[in-house]
Amino acid sequence: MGFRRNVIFWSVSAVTYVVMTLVDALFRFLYKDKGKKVSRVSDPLLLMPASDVAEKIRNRTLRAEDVMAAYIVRAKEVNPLINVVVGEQYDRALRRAQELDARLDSLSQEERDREFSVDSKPLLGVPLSVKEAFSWTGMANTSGVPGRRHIRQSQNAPVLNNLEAAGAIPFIQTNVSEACMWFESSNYIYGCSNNAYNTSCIVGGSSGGEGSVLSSGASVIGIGSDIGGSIRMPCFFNGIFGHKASIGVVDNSGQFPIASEKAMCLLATGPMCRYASDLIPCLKVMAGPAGVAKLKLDTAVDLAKLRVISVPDDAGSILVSKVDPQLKEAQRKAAEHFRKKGATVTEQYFKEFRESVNMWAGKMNLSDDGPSFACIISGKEDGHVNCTLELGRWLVGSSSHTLPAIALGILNDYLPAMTKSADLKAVEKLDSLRERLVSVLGDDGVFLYPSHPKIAPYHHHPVCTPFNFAYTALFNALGFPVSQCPLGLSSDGLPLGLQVVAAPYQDHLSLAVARELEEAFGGWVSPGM
Ligand SMILES: *[C@@H]1O[C@H](CO)[C@@H](O)[C@H](O)[C@H]1NC(C)=O
Ligand SMILES: *[C@@H]1O[C@H](CO)[C@@H](O)[C@H](O)[C@H]1NC(C)=O
Ligand SMILES: *[C@@H]1O[C@H](CO)[C@@H](O)[C@H](O)[C@H]1NC(C)=O
Ligand SMILES: *[C@@H]1O[C@H](CO)[C@@H](O)[C@H](O)[C@H]1NC(C)=O
Ligand SMILES: *[C@@H]1O[C@H](CO)[C@@H](O)[C@H](O)[C@H]1NC(C)=O
Ligand SMILES: CC(=O)N[C@H]1CO[C@H](CO)[C@@H](O)[C@@H]1O
Repeated sequence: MGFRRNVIFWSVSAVTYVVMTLVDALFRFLYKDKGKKVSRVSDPLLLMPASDVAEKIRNRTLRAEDVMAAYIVRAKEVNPLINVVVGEQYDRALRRAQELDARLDSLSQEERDREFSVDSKPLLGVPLSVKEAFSWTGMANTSGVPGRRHIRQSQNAPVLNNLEAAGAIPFIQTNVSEACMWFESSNYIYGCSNNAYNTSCIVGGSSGGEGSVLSSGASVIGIGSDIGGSIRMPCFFNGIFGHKASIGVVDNSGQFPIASEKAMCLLATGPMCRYASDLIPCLKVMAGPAGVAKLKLDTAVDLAKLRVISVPDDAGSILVSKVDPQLKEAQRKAAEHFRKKGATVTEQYFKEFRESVNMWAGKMNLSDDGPSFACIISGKEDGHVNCTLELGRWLVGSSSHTLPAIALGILNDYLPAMTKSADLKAVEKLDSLRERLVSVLGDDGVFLYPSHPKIAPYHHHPVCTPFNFAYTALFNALGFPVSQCPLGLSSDGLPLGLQVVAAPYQDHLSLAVARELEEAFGGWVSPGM
C-alpha cells in the first residue's frame, strides 16, 4: 500500500514537473525580446527615505513642493510603461505641499521643531501612494470590480487618516487584482499593471500597483494589505520592502473587500517602501499608539544573540512550483551573512509546510462568514454573479470579470459545503503547527523562507501555478509577522528576495533583520541600472 502510494506520488510529481518546465519554456519563448525597463531613478529628490525627506522639509533644506513636483513628474513619466496609477490628486497634493511650505517658512526653527516635531509629524510632506482598495475621500473604491465603477468615497480609511496626521500627502491611487484575490494586478476597469524591471512580467497582487510604483521611484511610501501575500508578493516581485504586522496591530477597516469579523485574523494592513529604515516609522504611524503598544519596536536587537533558522522550501508540495535555484542561493548567502555576524544559524524543514494551501484555505473557509465571492464581484450588496455562466462568457471573450475571479467564484459557491470536514482537519493541523513554531521561534528566533517559488513570472503565467501563493499564505494562516526583503537582482535582471518571519508580536526581530539585509546586500536596486 505504502509502496503504491509512493509510486503514485512520485509519478504525479514527475509529470507535474515536466509539464511545468515545458510551460515555463513556452512562456519564455512567447515573451522573448519583448518588454521594456523603466528608466533609472536619477533625480536625488527621488532617492531619499521618508524620514530624510521629512527631516529636510522640517529644517528647510528641502521644499515640500519641490519633492511633490518631482514625484508627480516621475509618476507621469513611468506610468505609460507600468500602468499602475488609477487615480490621482496631483493638483491638490501640490497645493497642500505649497501650503505646508508657506506655514513652515513663517515659523522660526524652534517653532517648527515644536509644532512639526519628529514625534508628531514623522512623515512631514512625504508623498504617499494608496492601494485603490482603501477608502480615500472623493476617490474611487472599486477594487477592480466593474459593478463598483460609480462608487466614490466619502471618507478616509483610518490608516490613511493616521498617515495624513503624521504629515504624509497622498497623491496617487494604484491598481489591484479583481477584488484583491489574485496575484496578478489586472482587471476590466484599469487593465493590467507591468513590472518596472521587465514590462512582460507581473507586478504581483493584490497590492501590485503599489509594488511597481514604489520600485519605479514614483512614490516614497505606500499602503498595502495582505490576506494571502498581497503585501509580500508585490514587494518581492518588485524588489522593495514590506511588512505584514502581527494580528490586530494596524486597523484594517476602510478597505474593500474587507475580511469578515472572523477572517480578520488573516488580514494585515501595512507599509510598503524602498528603504528598510522607513518600515518602523511607517508601521508606528499606521498602527497608532494602541497598536504600537502591542509591539517592542524600540527594543534594540543584538544580531549576535539571534537564532536564524533557514527553511529552504516547503518540503515538496505537488501543487506548488519548486523554488528557483537563484532564490535558494540568495537565501543561503543571507543565512551565511548572519553566521558571520555571530548569530546561531541552522537549516530546518517542516513537512507540514507542504500543506500550506490546505491550511490557509481551511482557515479562510471556516472563518469566512461574510458575503460570497460571487457577491463581492457583483459590486452590489445583494448581488450574485453566476460564475458558471460567466465562465462561458469569458471563453467567448465577453465577460467583464477576470478568469481567476470567475474560478474562485465557482470554487467558493460549491466547495466549502463539500469540504467542511477537510477544513476542520486542516485547521486542527494548523493549530498544532502554530504551537510548535511559536516555541521553535521563541523571542529570539526568525525564519528565513522564500517569498515565492518563482522570480516575477510573465503575464498570465500565474494561471498555470495558482497555488504558488502557498509560500506567503502560510503566515496569514499562522498569523505571524513577516518582513519582506529584496536581495539584489537575478541573472535576468529581476528582483530576488526572501521573507523574514518572527513569532507573534516579535515584529522588531524581523524588522531588525530587514535593516541588516539592506545594509549587507544593497536593498532596493533602481530599475534601468
Ligand atoms: C523581458 O523578458 C524577456 C523574456 O525572457 C526577454 O527576452 C527580454 O529581453 C526582457 N526584457 C527586458 C527589458 O529585460
Ligand atoms: C537638515 O537635516 C538634514 C538631514 O538630517 C541634515 O543633513 C542637514 O544638515 C540639516 N540642515 C540644517 C540646516 O539643519
Ligand atoms: C468602499 O465601498 C463600500 C461600499 O460599497 C463601503 O462599505 C466602504 O466603506 C467603502 N470603503 C471602505 C471599505 O471604507
Ligand atoms: C447559473 O446559471 C446556470 C445556467 O443558467 C444554472 O443552471 C445554475 O443553476 C446557475 N447557478 C447559480 C449558482 O445560480
Ligand atoms: C476551502 O474552499 C476552497 C474553495 O473555496 C476549496 O478549494 C478548498 O478545498 C476548501 N478546503 C480546503 C481545506 O482547502
Ligand atoms: C492597462 C490599462 O488599462 N491601464 C489603465 C490603468 O488605469 C488608468 C486610469 O484609469 C488608465 O488610464 C489606464 O489605461
